[in-house]
Amino acid sequence: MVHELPKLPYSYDALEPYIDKETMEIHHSKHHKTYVDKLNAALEGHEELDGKTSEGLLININAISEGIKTAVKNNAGGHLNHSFFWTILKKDVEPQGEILEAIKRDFGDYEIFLEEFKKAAVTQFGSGWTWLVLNPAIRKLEITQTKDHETPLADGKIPLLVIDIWEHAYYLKYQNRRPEYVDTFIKVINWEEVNKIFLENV
Ligand code: MN3
Repeated sequence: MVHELPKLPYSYDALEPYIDKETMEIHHSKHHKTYVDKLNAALEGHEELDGKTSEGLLININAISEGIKTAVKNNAGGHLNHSFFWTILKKDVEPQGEILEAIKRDFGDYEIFLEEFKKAAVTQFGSGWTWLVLNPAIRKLEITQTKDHETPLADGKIPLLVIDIWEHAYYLKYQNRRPEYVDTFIKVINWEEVNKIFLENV
């Protein structure tokens, strides 16, 4: 199986002025593509891993031979996280539906959730991702961080929403101003899609 770069479900300028066209184009066509290419290169000659999705590879990462384990972890993770990230972006969608009710239930209030989510994203050290996940064991929403390209799926948590806080996600437009990027990111969350993912998994 050859892993493929998914097409974006919108144009590179669809999130302007919040996330600029150039950042989106480089992020998708260069950064994400490189993860896909490196994943395919790492898997070459490993027919036993044919047909495994990036999610399948990551959930059973310890079953993968030491020679390619790190490359698979980093690049399948980069591929999986970016593929998810693109789907939850759309500008000017209001928080809505059952996910909004669940946020109010588990965080007390939407504004409290927002502050906690932004704080987690702004204060996270180094490269990584800040997530809103469903913890199915206790049927509750949680904010969590993963470093590099690790996925909450490895801990049995279900991703609902994520912000990419690698500098490549915002540096062209926001440079070192990560808090400004995080503030603006709130305006490009596709709450309709997040609600759909929540309903499929709750
Ligand atoms: Mn990225």
